[in-house]
Amino acid sequence: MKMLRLLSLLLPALSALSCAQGTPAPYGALPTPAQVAWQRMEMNMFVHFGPNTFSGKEWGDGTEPEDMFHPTALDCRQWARTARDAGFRGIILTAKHHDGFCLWPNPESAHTVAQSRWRDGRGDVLRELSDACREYGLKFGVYISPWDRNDPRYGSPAYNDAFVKTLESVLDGRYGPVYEQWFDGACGEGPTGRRQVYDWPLFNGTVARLQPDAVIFSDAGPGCRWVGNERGVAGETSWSTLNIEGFSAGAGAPPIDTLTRGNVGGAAWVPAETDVSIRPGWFWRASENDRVKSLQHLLKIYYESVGRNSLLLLNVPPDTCGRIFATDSLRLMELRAALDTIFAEDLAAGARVHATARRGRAFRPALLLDGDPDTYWAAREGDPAPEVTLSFPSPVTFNRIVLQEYIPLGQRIASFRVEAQDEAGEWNALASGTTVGCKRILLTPRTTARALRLRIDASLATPLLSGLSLYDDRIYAE
Ligand code: FUL
Repeated sequence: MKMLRLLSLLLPALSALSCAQGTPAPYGALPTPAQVAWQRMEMNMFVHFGPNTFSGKEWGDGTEPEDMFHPTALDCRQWARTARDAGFRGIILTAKHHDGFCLWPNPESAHTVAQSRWRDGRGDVLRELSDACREYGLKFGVYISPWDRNDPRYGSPAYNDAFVKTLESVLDGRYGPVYEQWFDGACGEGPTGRRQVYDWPLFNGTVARLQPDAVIFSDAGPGCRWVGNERGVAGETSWSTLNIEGFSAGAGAPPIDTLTRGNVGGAAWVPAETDVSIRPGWFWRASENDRVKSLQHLLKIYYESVGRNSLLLLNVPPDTCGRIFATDSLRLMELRAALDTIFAEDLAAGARVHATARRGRAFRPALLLDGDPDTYWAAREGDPAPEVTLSFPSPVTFNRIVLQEYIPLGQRIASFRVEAQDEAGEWNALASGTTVGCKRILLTPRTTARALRLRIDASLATPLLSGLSLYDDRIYAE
């Protein structure tokens, strides 16, 4: 009798250990394949360029003569080469900023490069940049401001239709695929003193119709969201899910702290994009040539954006020649070299991996270490506190822990802890956090460990992790 009771207790546990469970079901809001590809780009370059580059203003008022735009040696290939060498995967250009000036010959506007003397009115920055992006293997994106301080139709329904034609003249394929459409929510007065009531469904629908794979940025998505500040800081808690129903870009946006953190279990997949400039301003000006952010500052931004489940969009504004200024480009090369050094060697490689309960070979814990974001360790369904332990053949010394969730099936982890076993065999708490998402980088004190244990204390659904790696950063000093 006793034996039978023991068996009945043990059997479910034994079968839980040995039986394979199937592929985990998706949970909650899911990214589209384009959003997954977008987030895996990690770092892209923002380029603010236009009449403001020449006037020294941050916001032109729309009265600037077209001839104000006169780059003396425009070289979009230099931008693309710099971006590629810095490790960016794409470039987003301010095709039209709030002053209304179009960097391409927009037939819908009388305030464009075609009305300027630059290249005898035959220049087209979008053409040159999209070609250069293709040449250097980068994706091409555009910022097109709905706020227009030049267009006399601004402030009337006719403007919305004109804006759609403007979008069409960029997105209809003449410049190739556009990976991201950046919509600024700003809605100030136009030349007649009126404000526009933007038709967001019409604008978003136009982008979706012409470039179905473009991720649409705005304060409220739908493709990705503003992170809520321009300092380069994503939330320590950073959900890619957001409730956007009833919200719109600009004044109708969700509250700032919601933009920063997202909504746990939010209804739509709208990950945070962290936009920040390498200089104090968005546009180049000579007076800021000695205020380019330091390497340490850029590393901090990297850890607090890419390392917090966000994409980093770093603005690097070209100068009046039409080239990226030497200080900025050297700083980018320092950043690349630093990141390459920091992340050169994954110290977790070669560890033995053990999880509390297995789910079957296809989801075995060793997949955490294979460097492939599309294979993952899945905990067992119903395991209340899944745990994975890495045992190292010999002690390793590290101060960065990189965790990656398998996001195509939804963002899940809500609370976790990491402990390290020291050389004397003692387990010590090392780090803890809330969300993980596509990539979470934990900065810890430099630690030497025989083993490392990750415990997932709370998760919206069975956790799925595609990566766990360790690095020793000897460059960034917190
Ligand atoms: C803001 C704009 O008003 C700034 O000029 C800049 O373009 C920034 C990226 O977005 O809303």
